[in-house]
Amino acid sequence: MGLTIAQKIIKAHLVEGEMKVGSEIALKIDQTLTQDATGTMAYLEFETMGIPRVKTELSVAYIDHNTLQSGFENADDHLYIQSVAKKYGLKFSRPGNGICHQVHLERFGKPGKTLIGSDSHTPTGGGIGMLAMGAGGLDVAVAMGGGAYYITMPKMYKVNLTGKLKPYVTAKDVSLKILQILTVKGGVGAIIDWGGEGVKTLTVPQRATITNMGTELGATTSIFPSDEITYEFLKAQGRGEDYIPLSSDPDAVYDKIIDINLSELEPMLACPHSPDNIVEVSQIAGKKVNQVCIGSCTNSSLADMLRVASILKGKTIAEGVSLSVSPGSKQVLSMLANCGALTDIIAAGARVLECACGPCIGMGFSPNSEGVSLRTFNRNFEGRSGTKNGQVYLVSPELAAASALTGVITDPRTVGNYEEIEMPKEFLINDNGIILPASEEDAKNVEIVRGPNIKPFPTTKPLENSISAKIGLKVGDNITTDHIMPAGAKILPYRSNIPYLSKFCFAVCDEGFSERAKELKQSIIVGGTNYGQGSSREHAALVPLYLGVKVVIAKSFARIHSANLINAGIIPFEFKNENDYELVSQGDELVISNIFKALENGIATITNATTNKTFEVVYKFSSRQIDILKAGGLLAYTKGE
Ligand code: MIC
Ligand code: SF4
Repeated sequence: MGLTIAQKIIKAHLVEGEMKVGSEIALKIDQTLTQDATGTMAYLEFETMGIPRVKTELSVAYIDHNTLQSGFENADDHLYIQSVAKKYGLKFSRPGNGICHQVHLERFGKPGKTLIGSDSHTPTGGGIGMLAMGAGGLDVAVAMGGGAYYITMPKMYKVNLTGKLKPYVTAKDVSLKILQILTVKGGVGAIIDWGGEGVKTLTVPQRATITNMGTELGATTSIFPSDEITYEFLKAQGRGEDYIPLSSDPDAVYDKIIDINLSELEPMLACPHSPDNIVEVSQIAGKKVNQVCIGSCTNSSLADMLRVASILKGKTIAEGVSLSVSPGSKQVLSMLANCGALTDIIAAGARVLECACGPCIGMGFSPNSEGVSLRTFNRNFEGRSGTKNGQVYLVSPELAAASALTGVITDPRTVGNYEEIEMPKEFLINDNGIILPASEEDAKNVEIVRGPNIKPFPTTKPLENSISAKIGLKVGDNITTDHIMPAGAKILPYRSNIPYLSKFCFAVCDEGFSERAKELKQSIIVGGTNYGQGSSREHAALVPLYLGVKVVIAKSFARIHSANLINAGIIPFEFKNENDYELVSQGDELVISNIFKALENGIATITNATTNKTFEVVYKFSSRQIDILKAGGLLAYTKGE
């Protein structure tokens, strides 16, 4: 039986387990990346492991999220990460060098390698044929120390592409199409393998847009073949030697096959507040727009920016619109400047922001009250923009630029002649935004810089065999990590200060939760389907842990979040019968006895002491996960090993 690309890479990196769908496997990790908002915590965790030097082929620490320095906190964290990188053997991408996924694709990604990153959009690397996955910071720390990365062996889905995109229809529209087909939970437990003749019509940055947004499907990762187009990209980045060809075998077996004819796609938008709330532009054209934001790890490549510049050239943005443009990297920005396209963007009235995540994570540029904001980003969760009632639509750079000119949602095909944008034969290479680590000898003298913002971790205790606790919060379906632990300019600077962060836990859903949880001392959260979708932030587990949450019972979980809960020592359980969700209310007292046995059997009977009803919950824990939970989390488990 033939193998898919992902299965081939898994096979070559398998250190434990069997490649049987649903069973736990351990993978050797070649590369890691972190960004600053999750990195500080990941490096604090790495430090507690007492390993003198990272053991991966390459580890890079990026600064791209917390770049708004309205106080000492972010600047202190940057210095902390920079000093850790110097001492422990990591490359450090300084602020201004670009968004982690864009820079990694340009300068470091290699087909056939494994990469994990403490950011859920790490699958961007799948655009170049890497097996690239988002993970919690602690899992990244373990991988840096040479430990394996554990995942559940995924199913394989194939998207079979035919045809060719029409002018002004883009890779973003392909992402929105697959979200329309599969929804935000349709990729859970699967790897999406993009194949078919249509693949040959897509450049590496286009492929990377698609694998980037595969995260919004809940997929473990997404991957494209590594072919002559990959080679051309790597060669243009001066890295032709990193190329290896990779493709799925013709007789590879898939659990699902989806056909998309690129020629039939139309420009699309994801409406508030979910990336799978899709409409075609014709259904919504003419709606007034207040703000347009172009950039993010999804759509900030040179080609995206050149296309935007060509639409804006010689024109002026509409009076009622505020337009931001954040190029993805220093390479993109420099090349835009050199060819004059940057001048076209500035001349049209754009506010050019630094090469960073910026508005995507609410770091500035929040929309006005109830403002309609068109964004080329990947997430439009409620409140994420920093304006609770902001109306965020996800769109392609072309649709964004066209709408910025008219002030209403506009079909980009109405802007006029389409100019082909050629991929450059050579990118501008200047890696001086990457600071190299100290030699092993010099590393001994490097002092770690620790500002006052860094507070100790919440402590964990070994698991007890029975839990009796009240339901502190009951929420519905598709709860995101942005609900559990919001981000944004006001909160993100405190990512290494769990007690401070805890004040904002679930504030989008229920402002009283944090105080209530503290009063309860220990509590249980109940959720619906796809609980914890979105970000990889382990803070969405560490903060509930700090607040005394012992168990989360949901209809189903998103992959990275359930791993983060286990790493934090919080038990994820799923309702055996989804309707039992109705049997529990906020405030009910639940009793779970014989937990150790329940973990081993993968099933527990819970008594609702308030209503005197019982119901069953399930979860397939591996023996490693059971030991982690019993120890009180992965750090305690690793120390006790
Ligand atoms: C996001 O896009 O939500 C983030 C911010 O990049 C997160 C990471 C974080 O919360 O720091 C992600 O996607 O994992
Ligand atoms: Fe940054 Fe936004 Fe990408 Fe997250 S999704 S890495 S915040 S640009």
